[in-house]
Amino acid sequence: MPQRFPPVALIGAPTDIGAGHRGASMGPEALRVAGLAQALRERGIDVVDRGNLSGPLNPWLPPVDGYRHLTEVTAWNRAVMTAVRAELGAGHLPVLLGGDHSLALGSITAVAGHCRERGRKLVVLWFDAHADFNTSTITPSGNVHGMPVACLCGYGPRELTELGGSSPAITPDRIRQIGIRSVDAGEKRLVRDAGLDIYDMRYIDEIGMRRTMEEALEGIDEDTHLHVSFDVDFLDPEIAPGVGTTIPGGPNYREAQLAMEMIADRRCLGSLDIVELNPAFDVRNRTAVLTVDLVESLFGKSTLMRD
Ligand code: 4U7
Ligand code: MN
Ligand code: MN
Ligand code: MN
Repeated sequence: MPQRFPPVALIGAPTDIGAGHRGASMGPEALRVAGLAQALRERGIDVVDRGNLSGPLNPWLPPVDGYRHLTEVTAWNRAVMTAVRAELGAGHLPVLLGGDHSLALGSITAVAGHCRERGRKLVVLWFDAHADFNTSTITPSGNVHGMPVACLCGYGPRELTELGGSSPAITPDRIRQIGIRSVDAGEKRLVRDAGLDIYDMRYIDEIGMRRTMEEALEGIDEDTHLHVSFDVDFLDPEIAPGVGTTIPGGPNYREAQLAMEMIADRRCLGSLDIVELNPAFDVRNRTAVLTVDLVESLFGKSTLMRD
């Protein structure tokens, strides 16, 4: 049987406040134009589009004490956390339409709090070309979209690490990263010290996507709340040009589909971020269309064929 999904709530967060390029702020609308809501409805899922959250404009300033726009990033993440918490509380499946990846701080903080209250096991699958584990002292850019995983694990400024009250929001063993192929020098050391579970491209090349996902999904069952944080730059830029930070050598179309399909088979998707889609770099919205296609698989589009 395919997973029976609760109503899905789309939450737009139109900002590029944490990014190194402008344009991810247009992501939510590009996903709507690509037909995300309709695609899910065709799968028999109830979808409610909550529209867009609002927050401060991007002042586009250089870093201060190692962070760009910390005040504005905090404001956006508060809004995201509140919105995601409300949807989870109502029994809905929140889908965050970013927006840059700094917003995963707000959504995952909300998800972690929800799981703590309900005594549910949380696993985060983080699909990305990057580890997003920088801190203010090691970041090459000051862009907070390169820091959310570190902040979630307690490494970062108090306004972000204590967003949900207690810190850290999660421990590194809750998170599994897939598709990684760009990690900064200082970040590498920190990632290793924290003991993050990383299935990088080298690993995927060597053992294949199927075995990689089997390992990444180990221990995940119907009692798990699975959160997927999907940074579109996870995909190979040949198929997904619409991102600010393209890194060559990512998964191809079938590998990405397989990853999504294998998650669908576990029937425990509880929440989702779709982030870093940047229409300013896209070609005729094809990256948004591809992303919708992958999200359909994540919601079980091809599972029917196997049941
Ligand atoms: B994304 C970078 F230096 N590591 O910190 C940084 F390479 O959310 C990039 O994964 C971060 O897209 C990319 O600025 C953040 C850089
Ligand atoms: Mn990212
Ligand atoms: Mn990335
Ligand atoms: Mn990026």
